[in-house]
Amino acid sequence: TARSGVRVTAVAAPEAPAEPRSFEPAKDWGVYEAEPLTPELAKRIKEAGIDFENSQLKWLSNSGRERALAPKINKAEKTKNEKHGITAWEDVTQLGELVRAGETKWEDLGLDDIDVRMKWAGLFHRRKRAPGTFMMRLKVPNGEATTKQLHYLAEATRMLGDQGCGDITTRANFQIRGISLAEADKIFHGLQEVGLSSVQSGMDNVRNMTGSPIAGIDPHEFLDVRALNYELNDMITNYGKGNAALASLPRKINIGLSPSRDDFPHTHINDVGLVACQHPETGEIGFNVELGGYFSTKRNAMSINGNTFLAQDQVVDYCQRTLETFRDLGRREDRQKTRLMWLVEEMGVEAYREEVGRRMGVKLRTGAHVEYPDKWERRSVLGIHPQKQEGLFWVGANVPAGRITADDYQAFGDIAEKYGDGTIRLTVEQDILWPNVPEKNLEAMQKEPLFQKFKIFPGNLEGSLVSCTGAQFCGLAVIETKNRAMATIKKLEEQLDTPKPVRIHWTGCPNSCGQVQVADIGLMGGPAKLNGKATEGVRIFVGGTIGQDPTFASEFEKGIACDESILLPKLKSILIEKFGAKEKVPA
Ligand code: SRM
Ligand code: SF4
Repeated sequence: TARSGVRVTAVAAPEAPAEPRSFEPAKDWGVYEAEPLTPELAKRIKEAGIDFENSQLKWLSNSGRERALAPKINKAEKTKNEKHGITAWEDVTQLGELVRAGETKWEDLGLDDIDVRMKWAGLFHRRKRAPGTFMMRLKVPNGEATTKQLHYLAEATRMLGDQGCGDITTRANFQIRGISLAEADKIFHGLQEVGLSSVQSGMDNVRNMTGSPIAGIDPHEFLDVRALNYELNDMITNYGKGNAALASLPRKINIGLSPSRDDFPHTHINDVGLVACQHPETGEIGFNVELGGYFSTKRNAMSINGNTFLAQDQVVDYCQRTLETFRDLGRREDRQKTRLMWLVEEMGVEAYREEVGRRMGVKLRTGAHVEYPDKWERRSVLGIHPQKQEGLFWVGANVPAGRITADDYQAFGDIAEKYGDGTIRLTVEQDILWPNVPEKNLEAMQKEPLFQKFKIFPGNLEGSLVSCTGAQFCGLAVIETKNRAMATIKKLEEQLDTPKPVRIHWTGCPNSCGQVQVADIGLMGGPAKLNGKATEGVRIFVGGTIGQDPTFASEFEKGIACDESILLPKLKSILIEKFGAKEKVPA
């Protein structure tokens, strides 16, 4: 298969580094100086009437500029050529002051400014569902946050009143909802004060760095990937202040680091998936690169073997040069053909590796893709588990569909402080866990009222539920997802006994933010009819597998109405026939 390679035997995990994390900058990434314009390009830019200083063109290399000036560039490229989204980093502060002084309001802003460019500051205008309000998407590398950060998120969300709530996302990240321009700057800067940030989290930027929710505490990991994820995030965002050099990519890009055989971050659906392995010849612990995984409305691609071995100290440089390669060489025409896979396919895996290696000034090694002789079941991190550190445990709880309130943020932080080490971890299944809980604290911790809402030992269906945002807030949604997903799972749990966890994922449209292709049962918003009339419906996918040797779910049925009388019996029959569920016998 595309992901096959050499076969080596499993190895014992080495000890994780003793120092877990630091918010202090480890390295200065400096100010990026873009390549000087050639006279020919300068002439073309002038003739096109582009204001170079404010355009993305200022930040691109000359080859990138060539591509951004191609005759058939897409609309987003035109917008970025006209004025770059990086101005949003400064605009947001100015706007807050003007709005509070009554000198402007959101309706006065140009459509591209408010709906597109603001995304560089992590602000997503919810024009269709909640006009005038924004969702703010953060960066939470490796899904790790501290009590101080959680308490700040509680305070910020409370400030937003009834409109304020939050999400844990499918990239182990936080989003804040219900922000208006009068508060956006305060939260933007408030986040930075607690070591968080929202820059470069939307549009053509790198998404949240994912790793393992049990990094550093996992008895089975090859290495602790947290330090690498922080360094990568610092490189990408220039310590959360914004990095213009890497904010002019042709499209979004997802990077995930998997330190164990569980593949917690789903590297197979990341544009760049770094899979920890032991080099078959040297025995060194590093990463094999998998390239090009992604979902979209037009194409869903599983990553292919990038046949590149990275030593741990090459990871950040490799990712920086890969982003520069994508920025400089990626095409900017049809937006459906601009994800990294298209560039890798155009260049070929070998040439792509050589190009990135050339930019790093090294010859990159090959031949490290691992196929293990034995099977490895991806572990659930919910519940209570002993860590590799004796006497310490992690406690994982299920957050239904990832939806949270200000009080939840507060309780997450309080519990971390009272029973753990003052930190939490998020998962790509939109759940939460507390690491480093001493055994003596376990009993009292479980009695906390939060765990009545967010169960430590959830049912086999509710514990694996994932859902994208859906029509409540997302303008692209075909159907409502989160609330419907929660209501449906409750009924299924009440009516069925399911012998083991079944991962049901909901996604409101074919963009598949809720990743239906990786699910046991995936429900994707689509058209349907009920009594001859158009109604909200789903396409049903079945049979995705994750972890080692993943496979995508395939379409099972489509045009199924979401109406409970149709969908519930349909899901029950799939669960009974394919997953061994049984009707509960009434007591
Ligand atoms: Fe997504 C666009 C929400 C993970 C593929 N995604 C959107 C937007 C921004 C559309 C919009 O403007 O409304 C959604 C915002 C809705 C809102 O109000 O929250 C949105 N995506 C989400 C989140 C919040 C879903 C969730 O409930 O958890 C996830 C945020 C992750 C994060 O923290 O950054 C989210 N999106 C994903 C994933 C899953 C993943 O990364 O594993 C995917 C599929 C993987 C991939 O990207 O290849 C995904 N989102 C998309 C796409 C399709 C990309 C493409 O190449 O075509 C879009 C549309 C686009 O970019 O044009 C999109
Ligand atoms: Fe919105 Fe579609 Fe993504 Fe759901 S899958 S959040 S509906 S873009």
